[in-house]
Amino acid sequence: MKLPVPDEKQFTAPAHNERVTSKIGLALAVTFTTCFVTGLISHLIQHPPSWFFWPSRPVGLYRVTQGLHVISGVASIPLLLAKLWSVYPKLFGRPLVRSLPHAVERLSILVLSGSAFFELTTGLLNVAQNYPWGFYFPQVHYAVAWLAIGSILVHVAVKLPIIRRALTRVTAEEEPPPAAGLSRRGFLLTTGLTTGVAVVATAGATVPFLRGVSGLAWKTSKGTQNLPVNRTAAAAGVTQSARAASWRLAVVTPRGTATFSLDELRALPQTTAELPIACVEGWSQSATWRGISLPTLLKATGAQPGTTVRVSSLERSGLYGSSVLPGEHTADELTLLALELNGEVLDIDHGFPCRIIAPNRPGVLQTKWVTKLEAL
Ligand SMILES: Nc1nc2c(c(=O)[nH]1)N[C@H]1C(S)=C(S)[C@@H](COP(=O)(O)O)O[C@H]1N2
Ligand SMILES: [Mo]
Repeated sequence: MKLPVPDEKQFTAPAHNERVTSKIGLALAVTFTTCFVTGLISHLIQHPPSWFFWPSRPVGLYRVTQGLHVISGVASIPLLLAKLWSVYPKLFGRPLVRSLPHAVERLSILVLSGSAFFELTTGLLNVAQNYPWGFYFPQVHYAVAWLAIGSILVHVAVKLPIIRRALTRVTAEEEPPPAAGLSRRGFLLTTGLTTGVAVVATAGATVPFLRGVSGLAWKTSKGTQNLPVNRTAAAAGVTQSARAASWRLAVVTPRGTATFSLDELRALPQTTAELPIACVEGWSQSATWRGISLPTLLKATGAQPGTTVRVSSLERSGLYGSSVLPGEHTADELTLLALELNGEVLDIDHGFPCRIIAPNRPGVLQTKWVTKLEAL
């Protein structure tokens, strides 16, 4: 038996139209570019090449760029689906390959759809599940992002004449004969609404006044001391070592190693700062922190504010047991070795006895249960 293969011309829904495709494509170009640029920034902060510079102010800048990363990624999902819907009859266009450029173009669309789909689903799962892939996720997500943005550029370049034609043409002459199903305007409106709902459902994780209506913003409602907890002390295996009477902070400088008990740290001059935790997953929340500023601590041990400092946690097993504070941050009075959170002694899940909280940094670098600082 031979199954009939449909022909491209048999798909008559009004949304299969280059004007619809181009409009959604334009929106997708904006959300995807925003997502790519903000993702690149986040990657560079976490893996800084020597030429890269990220300031310590404004304190909430990363909160904004990473919030945008997640929001624009979420917005891209319904837009991508709508765009694929509007063009899928082309899959049935015949002949399959008309020319070499046509073959290259079809191949680039395959790479584009695959990589875009991969980025959006892995990103969404990461937002929802909190690092199910360990190291694997950020690296692959980063690599495939280049594939996606590259194939988008090729795609836009190839389609530019069509995009221009579709977006500049006056509509009157080509109003279609009434066909069954959603009108073009109806399709665009539905796409816009779905995108809006998806954005509102996630944005509450980082935009305070949307918190109440955001289904996906559950993270911000859990945790002690009015702040979400990313990884608990129990999960990190530090419940005993963090509470041990023998706990000391070691500060290693070219002059030697200075050690501090918790009481000795409390006796140093304290600084209070209002700073957000801005997780790479997109949630963020501000809190009031109190502790010793890095410049104060470095001067107390004979080191220079502005030197690079490696931070080590009591946590040995996890991926986030250490971080590096660049000079820009160790010279900033708002970079704290925090002992208190929202007016109380730091809860063990937030890093007791002490943790790093620095302005304008990804949450993943705000190391908890600190035991050693090394001037590099
Ligand atoms: N030692 C250690 N520090 C850590 C982490 C961790 O897993 N281990 N998680 C980081 C991440 S991803 C975030 S978002 C913040 C969250 O801090 P909180 O749990 O106090 O809100 O802690 C950071 N510090
Ligand atoms: Mo995080």
